[in-house]
Amino acid sequence: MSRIIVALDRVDKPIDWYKEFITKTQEYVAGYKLGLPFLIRYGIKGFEEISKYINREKLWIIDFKLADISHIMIKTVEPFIEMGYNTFIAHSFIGRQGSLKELKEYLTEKGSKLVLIYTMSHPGAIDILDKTIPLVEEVIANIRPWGLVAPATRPEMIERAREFLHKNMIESKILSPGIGFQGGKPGTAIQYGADYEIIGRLITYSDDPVAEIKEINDIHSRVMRNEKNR
Ligand code: BMP
Repeated sequence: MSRIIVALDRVDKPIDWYKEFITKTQEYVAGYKLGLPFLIRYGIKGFEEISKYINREKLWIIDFKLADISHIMIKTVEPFIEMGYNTFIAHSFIGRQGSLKELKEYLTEKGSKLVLIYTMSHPGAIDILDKTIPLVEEVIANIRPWGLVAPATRPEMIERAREFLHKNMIESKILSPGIGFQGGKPGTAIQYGADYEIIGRLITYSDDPVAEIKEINDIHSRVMRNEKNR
């Protein structure tokens, strides 16, 4: 089982590049993440084109980092659910009532997954997001999302998220960005307790993405073996 989620953020290629990329890589990854750069460059038609490749066993993540009232968030995710995308990322700081509570209920009813931000990978996350963690944890304990985003650039935050989940008997997965171009080494997030590493440019700008993915899968297998032998 692969633990790689590829962030598809390239906007300098025609849509056919994406189709070829997904065809070549899909058997070696856990899923893909598409966000605002893709929307702005290829429009809803681009998402429709990519949706032809969707298979239910993989994570097909829409990452608009939603932060709004429930009505707007539900209207935003609806067309993507109809296309087959199955996982959606939202911020935690917007709170429950009138917002995440209804979004979670809606996604659950549709058989889709909610992923909430624990804290982020950029240095500025220290200024505000890290300081909100106790409050964010309250929201997470209540919403019980399918997954959390925690940064590979500051793996101690992954440990903190893992400990919090364990203590509260919450089964959320941890998805960790920040590998490669942002400084994290492949395998680090898994070692610190993440379930998946979200990796963009290290893979999408590689001359041989399949080889890069296979190499990272090998690193992940080694890390998992070492964890088991501890
Ligand atoms: P890259 O591996 O090229 O740095 O891309 C990272 C991806 O993860 C981007 O799609 C970005 O939006 C996302 N991401 C992040 O980098 N840090 C976060 O804290 C949360 C994210 O979703």
